[in-house]
Amino acid sequence: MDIAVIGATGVVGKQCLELLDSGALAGLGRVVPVASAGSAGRDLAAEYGLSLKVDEVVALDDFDPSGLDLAIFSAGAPISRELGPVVAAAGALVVDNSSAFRMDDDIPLVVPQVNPQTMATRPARGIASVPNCSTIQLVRALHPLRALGELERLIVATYQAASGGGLRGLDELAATSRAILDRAQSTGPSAGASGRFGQPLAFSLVPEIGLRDDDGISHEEHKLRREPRKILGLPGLRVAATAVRVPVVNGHAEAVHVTFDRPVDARDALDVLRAAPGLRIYGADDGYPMPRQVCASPESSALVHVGRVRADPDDPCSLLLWVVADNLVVGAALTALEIARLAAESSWA
Ligand code: 2RA
Repeated sequence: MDIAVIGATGVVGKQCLELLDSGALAGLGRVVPVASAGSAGRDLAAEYGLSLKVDEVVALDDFDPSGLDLAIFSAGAPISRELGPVVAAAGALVVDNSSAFRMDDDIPLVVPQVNPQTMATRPARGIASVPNCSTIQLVRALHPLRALGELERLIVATYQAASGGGLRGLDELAATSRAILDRAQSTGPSAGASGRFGQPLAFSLVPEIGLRDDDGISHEEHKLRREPRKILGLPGLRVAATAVRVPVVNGHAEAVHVTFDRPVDARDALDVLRAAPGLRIYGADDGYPMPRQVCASPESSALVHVGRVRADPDDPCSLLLWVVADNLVVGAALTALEIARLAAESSWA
């Protein structure tokens, strides 16, 4: 299987290459990293310490998709919109990590553990979309709970790591942390902070990810409402979300309040969660998942971690849970490769 990784020098592209290096996709042939012109010629296998054979970086403008079987896009929506259809027309299956096509009716929005049937046939436009990172962990935790009753409403608060903002997000956390610590714990606005209102991310919380619309809802919060509806096949699911950027390097966390169409029991919830693949469940005596620990090993980073499962004392039809996952692995790169694996294993491949 000859593949291209578009956006290979970004945090998700790098994660893709590292997962490929660890054998996430069988039958690999050529691996073509594609990035901006400034990165052309880089030897990413050497830079990233990979044993995998990887071509030198090809500039976007010089990229020739002919002969490729798969192209994983992690370079932002504008590049996906412009180049995705061209690469798909050349014959490769496009698996897109951007928001470009997620809500298109004729493009599958795929979480292999939740709606694998969406890849039973080759996508009509040759493109499959990977959901937003905070959506993937949410629906993977909720899907098994549907055995208890139908989902009616979600109230979600997210605590999203700096890596969700890419290299720029990581740089901002490091720079603003250093600036504040260097200024003896001053907590005032620091120069260079990229928070929209000049507040640094370090030692703070920024309750806005992506621009807000006229109703005060951010792009990230719209994704948390629209994408689960499509993936779970619940167009009437009510979702109220608050997305917050937190001074964590990697790993998104979510406080979830879920209401069902009937009374549910927290013990039954733990039972169905424990039986579900790809989840690590924390009972009352197991502590609870936290981003640094969740992202501390490849095995742990590949799972969605669920803890603090408990009943809502004021509503017998509702539960609360705490969901943590590695937003670069589960939230993007591994899910993209799992979609590619679904395709490779299907009859139409
Ligand atoms: C974020 N979910 O965390 C968005 C995009 N990765 O910034």
